[in-house]
Amino acid sequence: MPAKKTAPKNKNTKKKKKRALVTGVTGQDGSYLAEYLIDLGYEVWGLMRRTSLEPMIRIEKLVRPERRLRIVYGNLRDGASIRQALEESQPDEIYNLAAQSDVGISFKCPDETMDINYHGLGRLIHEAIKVNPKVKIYQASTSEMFGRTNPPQNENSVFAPVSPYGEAKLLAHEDYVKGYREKKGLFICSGILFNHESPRRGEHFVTRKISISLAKVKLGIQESFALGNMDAKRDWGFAGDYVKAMHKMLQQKTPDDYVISTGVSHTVREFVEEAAKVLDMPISWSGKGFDEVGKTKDGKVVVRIAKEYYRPTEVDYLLGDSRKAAKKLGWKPEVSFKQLVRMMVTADYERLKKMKDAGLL
Ligand code: NAP
Ligand code: G4F
Repeated sequence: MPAKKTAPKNKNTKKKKKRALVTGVTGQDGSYLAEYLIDLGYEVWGLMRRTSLEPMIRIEKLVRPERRLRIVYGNLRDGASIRQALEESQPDEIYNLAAQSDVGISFKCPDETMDINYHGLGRLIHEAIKVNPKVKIYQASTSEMFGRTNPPQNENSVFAPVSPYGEAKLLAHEDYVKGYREKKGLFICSGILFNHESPRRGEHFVTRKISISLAKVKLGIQESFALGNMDAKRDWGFAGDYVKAMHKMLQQKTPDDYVISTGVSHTVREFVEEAAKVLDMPISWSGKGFDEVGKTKDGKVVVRIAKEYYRPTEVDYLLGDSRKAAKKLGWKPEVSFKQLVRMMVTADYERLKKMKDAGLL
């Protein structure tokens, strides 16, 4: 076979790095995505809102500093700040991950949730297309938009949100993602992501709360902890896998929406059981309703139920069908439920043990 001819390389023409702006870079997904894009050769800009904490303190724990993340300040509640951030970063791709992302808190702060999660996307788009009309945008949509729709949920399922968080995300999806794609021809995609977790997960989300609390119980730092609805079912995947799907969506010829999930669902109770097994501290249940408790083999109560952690309305059962993403993006999850639980529990146990050994706890 004749040797393949390759075009001569011109040493003087250096390919321009693609620029990405990641909003929500201090969050779980933002940190994994920024690392992933930097490894792919992108120039990555992270949008951060101003707080009294030094920026490097908020970023260093998440993104290895040698990976050269560039920081711009901006708040999704403030159009002028977004404009300045966009003018400075000049992105080819924008990943909008910033949000008030706590469903429980959204019942307490519905206006703030709507302002960030819905109007925030509007502000971002309006400023972005002034700076680069051809910009590609990823919007962090959510399985919470399905609400009580029967599982398995996919791109054709009915949206029926039951929380202010879900409602705000659905409005953003319908008005700005679908609406602007159809009416203005914008390249904008919704990733309808099911729950995804990691050792970087916010400490108030149930998986991380469980991994931290059980590690503390095992180390003798805490006696017990309380949870809300343990019958809720979630399709939990690993955040590190899910950010790869976000990038893939923006590399397609045409913009579209994709469900990203594992296709396996577990109850909160099962998460507790699996996490306790990792710590070699199996848990058995007794009692019903608010009187249910989880005990260790020696009869010590370590899990209780507290009304305060129940929500006014609940999404009972999420189970995703991401066959479209598998077919069109070639995406599939790599970390299983058991591997995810082990990863989270081990990370928290080791971190807390070090602190305890150093006399800090
Ligand atoms: P997260 O850890 O809670 O991160 C949220 C980020 O948004 C933080 O960096 C936060 O910054 C930033 N933020 C909040 N309000 C802001 C504002 N007004 N202006 C600018 N930045 C603001 O969330 P995550 O788990 O990484 O999720 C990322 C995105 O995916 C969110 O939009 C979430 O709703 C969506 N999502 C998540 C999941 C999941 O299971 N993780 C599933 C589906 C969809 P501070 O550090 O300043 O607070
Ligand atoms: O960990 P959660 O707070 O996650 P939730 O509500 O499913 O929301 C997460 O996933 C969404 C995707 O579906 C994202 F869009 C959203 O941003 C966020 O990342 O709660 C999971 C389940 C719920 O049913 C909740 O009622 O756990 C139940 N739960 C029981 N006890 C608890 C607790 N949740 C929390 N946070 N704390 C508890 O003590």
